[in-house]
Amino acid sequence: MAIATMQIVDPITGDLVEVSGTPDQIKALRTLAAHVERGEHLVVPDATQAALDTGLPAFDVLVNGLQAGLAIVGDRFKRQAAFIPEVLITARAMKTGMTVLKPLLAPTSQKPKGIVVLGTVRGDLHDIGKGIVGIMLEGAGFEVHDCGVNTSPEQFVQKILDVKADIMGMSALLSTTMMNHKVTIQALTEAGLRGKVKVMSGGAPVTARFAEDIGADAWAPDALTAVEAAKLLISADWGGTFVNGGALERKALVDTTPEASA
Ligand code: B1M
Repeated sequence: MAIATMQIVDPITGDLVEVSGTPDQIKALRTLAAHVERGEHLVVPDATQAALDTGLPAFDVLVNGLQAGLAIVGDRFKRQAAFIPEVLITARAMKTGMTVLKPLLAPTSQKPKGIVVLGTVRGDLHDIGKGIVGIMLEGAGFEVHDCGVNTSPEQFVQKILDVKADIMGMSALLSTTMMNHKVTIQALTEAGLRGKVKVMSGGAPVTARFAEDIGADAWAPDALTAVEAAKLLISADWGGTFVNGGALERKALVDTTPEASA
């Protein structure tokens, strides 16, 4: 079978990474990434479906199509060759594609493995990565309560009390807001909940070292390892030592091909 390749910008490292597939798959991914890059939100759902129709698993369409398009504009933003409006338009386009993928990434038949309260911390409005982490956790059987963006420590604590959460998951994309992970953990401790609720910290500027230093129980560099870290945190095997998601295997969710969920 003929194999084609394309290069994408890794959204986490910014490095160029090679992706391979059949010529049809690579063509569909290129088309999808280009629509996202141009912010063409009206055609992104159809282009997402077209990529799935080539037999690609939903997670590959997410990372190598939708995220790849966003990463191109993210890279321009970093070099000041694109500005906030372009980034917002691209983010909107990516989100319309996520609506097609979400049912495939989050099968509802599994029993909840645990309850997670998720949010982007106070002062921070980035929600794309946090949203993907939430979808992946749901796909793995967790019950996820997403507090949204700009979540105050008090909102985290209240939601944790309301839903009796097992895990608090915090996201931050700004080096100025990541310190609010620490402030939120302090609020959890002051509410007398720290012993009962495990804490996971993540987002592009957050490192394992930072997460461990502020007293989190786990850190994950991406959504797949976030799922593995969450599973470990609620398992009887977890002995209380810090979970470095970077050292965990990135396991794909069950089988997310369109045929599997039909
Ligand atoms: Co913003 N922005 N932004 N932005 N933005 C960044 C983050 C930036 C790196 C761009 C740059 O300069 N290179 C930079 C931050 C620099 C820094 O602090 N180190 C930046 C800046 C400066 C800003 C503003 C301050 C710009 C301004 O106003 N002058 C402003 C801040 C607004 C605010 O929050 N108060 C701002 C605004 C925006 C938009 C609103 C325009 C838009 C957000 C739209 C939205 O989210 N709805 C936006 C975007 C889109 C970006 C970039 C381009 C892309 C972020 C993204 O969605 N990545 C970003 C540049 C970049 O990253 N290349 C940038 C894709 C996403 C899938 O990855 O979020 O990392 P990520 O999530 C991953 C992992 O990190 C991990 O798993 C996810 C999936 O694999 N993960 C977790 C995330 N959360 C986790 C939680 C976990 C575990 C893992 O456990 C609970």
